[in-house]
Amino acid sequence: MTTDIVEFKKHSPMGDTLRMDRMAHIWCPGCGIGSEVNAFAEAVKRSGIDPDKLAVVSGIGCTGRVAGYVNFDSLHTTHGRAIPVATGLHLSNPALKVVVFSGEGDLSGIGGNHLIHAARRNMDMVVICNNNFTYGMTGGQVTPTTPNGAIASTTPYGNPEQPFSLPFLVDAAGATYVARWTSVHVRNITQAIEEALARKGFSFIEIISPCTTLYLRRNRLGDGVDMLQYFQENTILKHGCDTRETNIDYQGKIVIGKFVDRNDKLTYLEAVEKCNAKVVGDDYQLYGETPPERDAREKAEKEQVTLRRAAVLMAEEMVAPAKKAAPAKKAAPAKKAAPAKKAVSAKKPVVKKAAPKVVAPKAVTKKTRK
Ligand SMILES: Cc1ncc(C[n+]2csc(CCOP(=O)(O)OP(=O)(O)O)c2C)c(N)n1
Ligand code: SF4
Ligand SMILES: [Mg+2]
Repeated sequence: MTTDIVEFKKHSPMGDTLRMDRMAHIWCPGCGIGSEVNAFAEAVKRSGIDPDKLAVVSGIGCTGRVAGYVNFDSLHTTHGRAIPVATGLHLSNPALKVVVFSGEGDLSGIGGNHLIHAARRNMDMVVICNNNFTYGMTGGQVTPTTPNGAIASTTPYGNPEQPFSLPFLVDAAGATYVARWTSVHVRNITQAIEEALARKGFSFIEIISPCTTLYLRRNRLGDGVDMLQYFQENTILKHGCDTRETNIDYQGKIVIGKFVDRNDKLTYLEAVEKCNAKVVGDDYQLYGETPPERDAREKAEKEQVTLRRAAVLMAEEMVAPAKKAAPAKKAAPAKKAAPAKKAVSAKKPVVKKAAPKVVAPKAVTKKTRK
């Protein structure tokens, strides 16, 4: 068994993007962070970005552990300080693509000030925020996004506060790309991260994924499977939606989609360059390059990324027919393996029995919109 695991880790298809030597990870069964990390790894692969030019920064928390599992240069920083560290990385080496991957408590609670100013400055970075409605790692306290009325360890009679809508917050602060998905929307997350990696400026992707262990259990909302089912039935796709309409009520509908994608604003470094070039004139150099030199280098880098991306997509297409053929071959053993499948489905009624918890008496009352 141990040898099997060692062999699996050695030959895992995720070995290029995830640190298989660090597996098994710490996340609970049913927690959405694992799917999000997988989607992120897939997006990086498909984006064509040179992994050596990518840096991942996390704060502290369950989501903050992401930095330790990715096979890229990464920094696990202090609580609430992922964005300033990422800003420093970006400013010291603008050729790096900097991604912040952290929890909503980290980014909008203790780190909230950094979040709004990075958005205001249109700082060139991608921020992926796992919003699990709680401080997961420290035992399930209320956070700035816990829905009103929800129970947390610090709000045993229900949260009396009104939460932030993070898309609205960062949009109002000046972010130029804002999207929200849930952990069931893995393909959309991958696509959103790919888009964000390909653009300049401050990109913010919120992923709703309530903490199964502390938020769902404490609010009697079932388990991870119930959560996915809830997302399928209660999300409303609204691309371009006014972010003022993206509030999340307790057990209410969740608006998802790409809300903001604009390129009418200079990034922080472009603004600095423009301002200084006006004073210094044509000789002005930022990071040892004149603006035309910088443009030429960026154009060449973009071409390389496009080529690498095309190669990845072509390789995927070549694998696809083989994969399509595979199920035909596997069809026979699958039938033989039917008892095993039954064993799994035999568990389903247990899960379904838990489903009514989603509409537990407290949950359904006036706050549940149908
Ligand atoms: C300065 C500081 N304050 C508080 C903590 C304790 N702490 C560690 S993780 C955490 C909560 C993290 O919550 P969130 O960012 O939402 O991440 P999650 O665990 O939910 O993924 C807190 C309060 C800390 N490590 N450092
Ligand atoms: S405590 Fe919550 S957020 Fe943390 S790993 Fe477990 S389910 Fe995920
Ligand atoms: Mg959290």
